[in-house]
Amino acid sequence: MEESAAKKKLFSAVQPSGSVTIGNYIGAIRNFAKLQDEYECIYAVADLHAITVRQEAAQLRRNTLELMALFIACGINPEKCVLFVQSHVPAHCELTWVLNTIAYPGELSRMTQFKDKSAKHAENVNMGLMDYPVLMASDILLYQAALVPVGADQKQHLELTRDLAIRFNNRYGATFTVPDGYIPKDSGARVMSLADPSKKMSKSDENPNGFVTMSDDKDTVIRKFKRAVTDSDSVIRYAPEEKPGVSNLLTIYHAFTGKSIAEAEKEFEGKGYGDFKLAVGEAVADALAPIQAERAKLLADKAYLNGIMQRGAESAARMARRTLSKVYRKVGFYSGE
Ligand code: AQP
Repeated sequence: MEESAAKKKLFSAVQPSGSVTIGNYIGAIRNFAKLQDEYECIYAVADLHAITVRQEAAQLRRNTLELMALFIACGINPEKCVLFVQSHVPAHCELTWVLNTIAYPGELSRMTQFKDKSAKHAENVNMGLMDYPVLMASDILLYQAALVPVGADQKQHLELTRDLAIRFNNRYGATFTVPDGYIPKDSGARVMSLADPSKKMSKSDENPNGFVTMSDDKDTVIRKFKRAVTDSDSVIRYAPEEKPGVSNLLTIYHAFTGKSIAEAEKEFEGKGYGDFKLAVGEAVADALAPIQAERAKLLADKAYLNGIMQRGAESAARMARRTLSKVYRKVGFYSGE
């Protein structure tokens, strides 16, 4: 793929740490395709990040392939974008080592995700979990990305990426582009769990009723929405503080139908929660069906997906090497020249 000089670069990644949820889709993936004409886009399956929490090896491999297929099924064009698997490009780990030397344990241990995941996986609080944001900074900075489309939960990590870029640039001279986040402005930036609307929807939630995955069939989707936690009131109104469950369902309905929240409130005026939940479930299942069909078609052609990953890794490695060489030079690594 030709690199365009005019277009700004954009990077984002998703972990193959489970079945991708509609939260990952609404907060991040659906924006990936939208941005591919305007930016030079680089998208990764973040398997190095995924192992910060224990994964079953065969499942991780399967999730990686499925996520690559999902990216394409969601409209990402591999002819326009660089699509690759993070572990196929060693520069991510190499830059992480260098950035580790300017990152402080204090700032890493303060990250909300580290605290949450340490509490959730108390038996496996490992260095990788703490270093996760430095690896994420390396992912972004290697490609000199100007923009990073992510959900609101990644805002703190993005801020740290910016801090590390600025810190490095100040110490060693201009090296990295300082990136900006592209976080959905509406409530789609943080889709909440269907089982507990005070918690964000997560693919690794131990309660499968909390999330809807991009591969759930229609019956499962509808069953999960029917069970969604709401409130004892019966008014369908958007009020995240007062009515987090109903508001979350309205957000999801808006994301999958394109109808505004006000239109949705009007549509369900005077209707009961049962009808409302069924309508949301149907809208989601109908929107997922063509994506699932396309994904299945792609998964039947593993050679095609392997080819995309290989080409993607080659392009990514080329770009990453350019930045890494610059970093190595700046910090004083001897190269024989
Ligand atoms: N609930 C959410 N609402 C909106 N956006 C979300 N994202 C994640 N959850 C929501 C966004 O999805 C992208 C990919 O996320 P990730 O796989 O890199 O890691 P994550 O943020 O930790 O997502 P999960 O689903 O919660 O994974 P696990 O359970 O493995 O930790 C990111 O842009 C994220 O903001």
